[in-house]
Amino acid sequence: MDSDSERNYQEAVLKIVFLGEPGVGKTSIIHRYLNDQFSGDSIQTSGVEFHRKRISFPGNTDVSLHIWDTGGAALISGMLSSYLHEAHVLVFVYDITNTNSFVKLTDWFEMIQKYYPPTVDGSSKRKDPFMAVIGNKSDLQHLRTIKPERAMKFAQERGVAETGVISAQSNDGVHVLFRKITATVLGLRLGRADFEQDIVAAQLPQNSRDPNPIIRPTGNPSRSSICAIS
Ligand SMILES: Nc1nc2c(ncn2[C@@H]2O[C@H](COP(=O)(O)OP(=O)(O)OP(=O)(O)O)[C@@H](O)[C@H]2O)c(=O)[nH]1
Ligand SMILES: [Mg+2]
Repeated sequence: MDSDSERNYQEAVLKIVFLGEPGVGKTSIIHRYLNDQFSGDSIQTSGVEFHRKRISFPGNTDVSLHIWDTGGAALISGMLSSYLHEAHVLVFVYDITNTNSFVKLTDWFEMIQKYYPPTVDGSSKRKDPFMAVIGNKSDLQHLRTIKPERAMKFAQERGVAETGVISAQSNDGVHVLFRKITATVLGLRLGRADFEQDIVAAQLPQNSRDPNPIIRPTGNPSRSSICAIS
């Protein structure tokens, strides 16, 4: 990289935190996205695991996704708030075949409310995270207990921007979910083809080049990493 391109190099950092009850498939979704693999094994996540994936954009801009995979026990362990610090995106996951995993999202949202209390006059410049409510295990459609309308209503009542159903097992909708969230939060315009490739071709609108807490000039960081905190 020459000195000019180094000077122009920008990296958008997006912290995405996965939340939801044990066994809904948070780790499996992330594993599918990062490694394009699915394992039927169930290994409970203890604490939180941290992953990083870079997506490149034309115009010398990369997006570094910092993906936090929290264990479902985080809610009762009281550790949740420490994982939410400076999160840009919260993805609430439920299992479409497990009614309790959906009902319990109410508790997860209550906890989140404590972390992001409503502002007194609504004029605060605080930027609350983008939220998504995602039903996993769409391959088990025949066992589905949560109807899409119910999930939609729940999301609308809580100001959630994105809802959907995916499957880590069959890879239904997983890559699109990450790309859609990234594009929406960063204000990127994506074409249909952009959802089908790993290197996303997108135009950054002019206003996304304004100072933005998500965009940080940086050197040339390593491509990927993982660490775990218990
Ligand atoms: N059929 C099916 N099973 C899935 C899918 N995603 C995950 N599973 C299974 O569900 C179980 C739990 O998956 P995990 O990814 O460990 O769930 P988790 O939400 O990370 O659980 P915690 O770490 O305990 O919070 C495993 O046996 C997975 O194989 C899916 O899309 N379809
Ligand atoms: Mg897990």
